[in-house]
Amino acid sequence: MKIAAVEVALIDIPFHLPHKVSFGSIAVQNFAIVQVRTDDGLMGLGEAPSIGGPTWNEESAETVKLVIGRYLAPVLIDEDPFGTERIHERMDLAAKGNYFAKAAVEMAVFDLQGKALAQPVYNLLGGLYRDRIELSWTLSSADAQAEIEEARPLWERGHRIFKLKVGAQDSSRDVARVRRWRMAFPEARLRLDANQGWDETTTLRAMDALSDCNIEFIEQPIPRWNLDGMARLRERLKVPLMADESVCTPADAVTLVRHKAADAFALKLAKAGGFRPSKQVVGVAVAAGIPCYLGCMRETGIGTAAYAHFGAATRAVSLGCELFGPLMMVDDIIAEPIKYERGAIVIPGGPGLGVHLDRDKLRHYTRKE
Ligand code: MUC
Ligand code: MG
Repeated sequence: MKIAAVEVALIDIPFHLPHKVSFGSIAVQNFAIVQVRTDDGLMGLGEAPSIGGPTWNEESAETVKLVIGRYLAPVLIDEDPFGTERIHERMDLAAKGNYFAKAAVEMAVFDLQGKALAQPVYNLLGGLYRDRIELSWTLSSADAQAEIEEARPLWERGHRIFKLKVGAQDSSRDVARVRRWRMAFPEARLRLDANQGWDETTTLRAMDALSDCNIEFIEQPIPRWNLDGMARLRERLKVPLMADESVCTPADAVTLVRHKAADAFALKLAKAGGFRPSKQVVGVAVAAGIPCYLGCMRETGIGTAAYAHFGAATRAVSLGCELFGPLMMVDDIIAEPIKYERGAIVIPGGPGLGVHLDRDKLRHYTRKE
């Protein structure tokens, strides 16, 4: 079996609610949807999401399409889709960085491998260690009352973990908002994510002001490159410090461990470049005694299924996940929706990623260029 074609479509799907984070207010999510075809007629699906452009990091759906079309696809034609090591080597030689693009291709390659073997992808990654993963729900409207109302029905349906985005407004308003939310849900497990929007002083002041709010962790409060700052914060904060934007690749993971700059890692297939490098990040985390959380970039059902297979097959994912992407968008492009039960995502079964593309929906949402 050989890779015969790699196709990329750009699609846009609106959120139910605008996503207000340190880098802006985003109403529409963009995706590069990848289809890798083999010479014997199989097709694997992958995706790269982006939160309204190159906002979370340097990549966007548009850069992903360009990099795959011009640099990655040509070096993959005629390769064996089971050759994961070789595929990564070829992609890394053809393009530095561009991890979202590589992750989208590798996701489709694993979907192909699973389909060819009639096995779910989790069986290629370590087996079904868990069949559901508890879901953390992100609240990011920057309005306490709206976030209390958003959380109430979720709480009643069994969601217990929530993450409030901070850093989109003045930190004193964030502190007041978090306190108000906490008073409404005294029993909830609560985490914060500043997406690099604070500096060290703001982080220390805000977390001090929230010291009685039982925050489980503060995620990436300061810029990703400031590892000395992360290490200083880690010494002084009473709340665990989670690295997200700071920890993408296995090399980042080693650097963070050396700097003693994080208590926990957020994992995302996209930022690491796929399943294989994400497993390598986990290897470093396990060796350093660092627990892991499975984040997301608000994927469609395709990427969400891929992350779910990874989380199902990776024991170190002990802090839950935030694989709620399909629930946050007005529509999806897979035929059977991803299942959620009592505040957890159910791992899809079936060959490959276990999802089927809805071609009409793909056509409907594909950008007219
Ligand atoms: C993150 O954790 O920084 C994607 C979705 C979301 O809510 O935030 C980003 C990821
Ligand atoms: Mg984050």
